[in-house]
Amino acid sequence: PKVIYLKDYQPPAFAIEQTQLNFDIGPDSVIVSSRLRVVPCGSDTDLVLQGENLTTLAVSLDGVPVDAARMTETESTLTVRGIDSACWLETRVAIDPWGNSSLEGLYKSRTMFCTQCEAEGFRKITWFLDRPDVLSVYTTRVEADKSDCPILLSNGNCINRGDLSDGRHFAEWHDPHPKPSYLFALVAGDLECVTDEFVTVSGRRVVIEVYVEPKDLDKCAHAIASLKRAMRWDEEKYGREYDLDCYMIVAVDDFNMGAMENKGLNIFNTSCVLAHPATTTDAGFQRVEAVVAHEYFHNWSGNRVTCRDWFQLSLKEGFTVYRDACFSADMNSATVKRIEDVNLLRSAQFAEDAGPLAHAVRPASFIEISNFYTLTIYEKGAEIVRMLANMLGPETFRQATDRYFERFDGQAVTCDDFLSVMEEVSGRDLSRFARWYSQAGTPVIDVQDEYNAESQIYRMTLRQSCRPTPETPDKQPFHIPVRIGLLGEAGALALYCDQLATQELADNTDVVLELTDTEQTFVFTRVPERPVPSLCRNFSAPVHVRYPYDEPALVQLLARDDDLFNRWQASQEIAIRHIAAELDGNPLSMDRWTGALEQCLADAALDSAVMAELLHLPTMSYLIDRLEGHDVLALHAARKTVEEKLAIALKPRLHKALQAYHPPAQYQPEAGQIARRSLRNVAARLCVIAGWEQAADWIEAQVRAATNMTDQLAALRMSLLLPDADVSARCLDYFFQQWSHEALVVNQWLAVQAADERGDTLVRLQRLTETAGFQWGNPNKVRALVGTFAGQNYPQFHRNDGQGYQWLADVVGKLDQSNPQLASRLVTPLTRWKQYGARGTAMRNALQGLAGQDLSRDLYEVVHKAL
Ligand code: DPP
Ligand code: ZN
Repeated sequence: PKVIYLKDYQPPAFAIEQTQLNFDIGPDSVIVSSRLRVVPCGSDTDLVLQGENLTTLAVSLDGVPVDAARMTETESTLTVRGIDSACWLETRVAIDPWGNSSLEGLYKSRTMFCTQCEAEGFRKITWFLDRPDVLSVYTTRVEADKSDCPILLSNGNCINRGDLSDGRHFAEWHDPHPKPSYLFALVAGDLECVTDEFVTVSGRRVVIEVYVEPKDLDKCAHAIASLKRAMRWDEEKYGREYDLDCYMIVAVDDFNMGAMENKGLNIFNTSCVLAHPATTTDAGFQRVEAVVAHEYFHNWSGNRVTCRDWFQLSLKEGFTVYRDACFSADMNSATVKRIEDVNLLRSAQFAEDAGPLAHAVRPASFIEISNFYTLTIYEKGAEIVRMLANMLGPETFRQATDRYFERFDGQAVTCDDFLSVMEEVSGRDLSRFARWYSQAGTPVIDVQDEYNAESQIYRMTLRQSCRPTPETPDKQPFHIPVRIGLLGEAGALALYCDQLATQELADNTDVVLELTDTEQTFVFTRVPERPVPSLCRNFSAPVHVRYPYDEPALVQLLARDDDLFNRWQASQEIAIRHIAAELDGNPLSMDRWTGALEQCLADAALDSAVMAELLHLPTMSYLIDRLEGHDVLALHAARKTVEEKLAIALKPRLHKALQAYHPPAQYQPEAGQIARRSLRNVAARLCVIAGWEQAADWIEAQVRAATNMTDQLAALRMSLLLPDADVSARCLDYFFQQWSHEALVVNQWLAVQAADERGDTLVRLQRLTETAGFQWGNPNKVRALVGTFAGQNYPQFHRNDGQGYQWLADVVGKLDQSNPQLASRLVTPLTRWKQYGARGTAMRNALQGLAGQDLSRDLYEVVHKAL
């Protein structure tokens, strides 16, 4: 396969000013006719269009069939020569949505036809310049059987519809906003619609329509409410108003991504749009809110201002993730949102940055762009925007985003364009900061300090480094904002530092040190006592920070830091020390740590949701990164031992918390209730781990009687911690009987079993794949079962006999034939083989087996980079 390089970028040789499409959906074929207004941009007269799996029926120019001598068709291109002035190019192709299992292009999901065009799916629909810098105005006519497909949708506004002969009908849509082909969408099927409306800040009425299968009509309210909140929030925070008369969302079962921001017609994975208290957890409700907002925010950061080329993907994704994270923080507990995001980043993105597939936020090359919808592009990209927003401050950042939207509206631009506006508006030099886009890898900051009691001078030295990564072996220093505070015996100390502008010292206890060189020393004066530094507050930069804390200092931070995020951070560090000590066979006393946690538990002012987070140990993935060189199963066992000790020490207090919990009269997915439920369920879980005598009865009663999915699923998960497998078997059965008709709940049921660390999980999972609740064609089910097993079930996936690895490789090899995107995503755990010492050999062998097969471009790239 061919490698594509950013440095080879060339602007398109032709513009396509208008795109007129007709979809004729028949009983066993779909004919796509296209009329393109093609305009040469320079002297090049060979028009090279992209296409994939198209059966070309006709090609004409200005109404005249194109001579065979003037055109060349290959598997992936159609070249028409001698186009030296504006013309209408018409093509007619046949496509096969029934046979399209890649879920890219036009395909059939259950009873409906739908599309997914990002990144390069449009070429599976018709011949086109399928690249994001070709913006065109689309008019789309869809024609189909009226009883099979009463609903016919595309982007923009419906301008005409009517009945035809033979029980057929049509609808015609026009989208006035020029857009790249990846934002094209079409849906045809038998769907029901829930409608609502939103009045924009300037008083325009926008019709909201959510299309679902009839059985899901009662699961749309939360998405609609979330959408309206997001629309208002974007008006208030970014001055962005919606720009069409209608905003449509369609829920689709078989979908590779979470959702897609197609102009005016978002297409959503059912898992990211449907919600109901009986079937959706609190986390599920929050996910729906976040994804609905994310796709809505793309209307400006992505659709109105789009990407010049796919190397700039983070331009829209990083910015939009940052926007949706701020929105979620405003709607829920801001600290918990930050903890969740940082946890994800450190667990998954840091691992990506440390592995063979490490790439910059703006990569320099790729084989298959679908492989670059990664945590680096999304989450690290969002961290870059967050650093900028914090460095500029809210007013300047808002001025800069206003200018960005204004200047580039209707254009396809680059990450450099975004940065240059930030630079221009703020007057700051961001030339070093720009390296965040071009250099992969997670920087490490080593912090050293020195205190002189006599002079009351405290010196802090920051030194940065970054491991080599595939594309950037040698790194230049990053521009890193490190937010810090200094803690004294009685609380936060006032900060005096001549190197910082006075405005940065405004609140006096919290400052940002900007590290732009390899090493810098900051000198603080009038420091009355030896402080405990609180570093990288609220995770001010996506870096590892190393400082030689002793446990009392960490406990002090956990108990009293005025940065709530860093209290959590301290508790994670303490846990890591305990786990490391356990691994070394020298366990530490639990007293100081549990004493601090008990105080936190007793503190009524502390947000219960934050408290729940304080009780979670670091994820396995983060531990593997931090405690390199230990066998994964030993690490897993040490983590469990520490968790059990923690649970036993805190049991009386947790038990009290559990008893004190009273369920609300009516379930609401709002911050207060969510916080109380999460503390209650983590407390129950720890009580179970601590050997609570009534655990089995309590769990079984919860599984049977819980009135919401959050509590029911939490109890089901806890049942797997019981020594008695009969109880969990009964709970799993009961749960399945109750929910076998709800696909999304069945997926949760699959995931619970895939995470089962006891017994012969692999055999049970293999059996599950043969049951009616599972389908290989549905990515949600595959991810729930295979993804959870390989990504989260450490003891079972890393079985000594290597069968866990082999199963994953077999599954991936098979899936690659039907859905390459899904296959190349699922294989990720095997690509990390270097982190697993002796076990890595078996993991590598499994990959090697795949490498010997005939692979898709997607899987080829991942497997070969990993080997
Ligand atoms: N649908 C994906 C997202 O919104 C890709 N654009 O992130
Ligand atoms: Zn996105």
